[in-house]
Amino acid sequence: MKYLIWMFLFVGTYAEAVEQPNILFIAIDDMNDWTGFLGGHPQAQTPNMDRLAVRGVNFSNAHCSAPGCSPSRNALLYGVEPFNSGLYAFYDQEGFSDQVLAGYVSLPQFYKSNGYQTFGSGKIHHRRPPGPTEWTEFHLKKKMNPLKYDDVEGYFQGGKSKMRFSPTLNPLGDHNDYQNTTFGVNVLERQHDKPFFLAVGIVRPHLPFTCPKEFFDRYPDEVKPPRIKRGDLMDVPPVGRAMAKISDDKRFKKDKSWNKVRRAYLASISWADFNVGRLIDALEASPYADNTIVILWSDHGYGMGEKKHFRKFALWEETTRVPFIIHDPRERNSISGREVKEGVSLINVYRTLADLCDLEAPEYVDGFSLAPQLKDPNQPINGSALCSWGRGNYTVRNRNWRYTRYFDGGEELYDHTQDKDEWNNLADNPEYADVKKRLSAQLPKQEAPLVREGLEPWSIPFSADKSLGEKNR
Ligand SMILES: [Ca+2]
Ligand SMILES: [Ca+2]
Repeated sequence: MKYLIWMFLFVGTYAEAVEQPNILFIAIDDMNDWTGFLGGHPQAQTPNMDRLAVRGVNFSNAHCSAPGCSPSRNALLYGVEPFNSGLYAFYDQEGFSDQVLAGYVSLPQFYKSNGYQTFGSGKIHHRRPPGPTEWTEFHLKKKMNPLKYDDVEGYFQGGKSKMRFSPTLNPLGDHNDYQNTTFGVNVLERQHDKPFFLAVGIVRPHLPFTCPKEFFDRYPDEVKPPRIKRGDLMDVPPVGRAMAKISDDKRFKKDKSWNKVRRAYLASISWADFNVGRLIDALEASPYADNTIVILWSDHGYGMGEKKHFRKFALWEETTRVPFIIHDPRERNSISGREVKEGVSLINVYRTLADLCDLEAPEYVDGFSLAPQLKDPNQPINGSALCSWGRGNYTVRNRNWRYTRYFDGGEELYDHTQDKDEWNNLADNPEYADVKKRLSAQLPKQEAPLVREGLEPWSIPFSADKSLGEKNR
């Protein structure tokens, strides 16, 4: 009898291990739509992500919950919108988010509590140490060899190591992203008797834009600049204008370095892609290929001189749009190259993954499951992608429109069927009053208070400084 019970338990566990899908969760830092599968830059070379996009579902109109590392990752990893948590900005750097986040369950913690083994490396959270409730094993950074740079080819804004745009001359293995990816490859090569959740956080193309020289060599000396309209900021309201980091734009113009900056960004994206390829190859060669859901996302987009803006931290297309792919190999009859064109938010990641694994997400979790769109990309989506930047500043993106409202009532409205570059702000045009009304109905009805007392209004540097908005034109 004892033996029979043991047999039953053993078979039960084994069946669970076979049926429950594994997750390969690939987070990329600061990668905008300059990838082959999103077509944001005609010269982008991302063959590995492209093949994943063809195999899986490419959510080609996906947007972050906030255009900054910390609030975006908090939203995605804990499944809670910034306007519900109050985590609008970078509170984690001052430790203000810990108390708030303790009330939520992070994705790795969720999987671990559901019997998964959880493995992680690289940047998953923004500057939060890996906790034992989240990870079975987290790879910590080892002492690295110092990187050597080819500054003849690169560009170095003296004094700030973050503002480097240079090829490195070290072997691949000296790079942090390489080592973190190697950990992921090793996990895929192991024997697993339990389902696993493996998260690998790739840091490039985050600044500094440095990576092995061979990835710079994939690009011509002169890369194509993005389409930029002179005076594009003129019809943007002051709070939006204040978000544009025009000091960087001025400096790069003065130094004639925009080309080097953009080329280094493209090279860094190809380097991230190379590491993604190593993970996909390792998964394909493993016994887990048929039962591992791959999800790839970036925490926000990036401005590269459009609207005189460099970096993230703004509510325009280039800063909110992100690569987002899900490949579920159990969808055997699926056609390759499926694309979801509706506006979709990364807030939906939590409920989607829970749904795909037949697990129940905690009740508080925002968003909805995208599992129906994985089966049929043309399934209608109820709602739009919403993105917050500070308390009171929101943008709504659906298939054809973007509507933005700032805390002081300033508005932007763009018709993406005619104006993919968001050059012509239609917010003041009475012809579109109905469109505006429809989209503004989707803005948050309630806003959580700021987590940190005494913070400047709306908590985002410069956005409340209208005088700066008057200057940025
Ligand atoms: Ca980031
Ligand atoms: Ca404009």
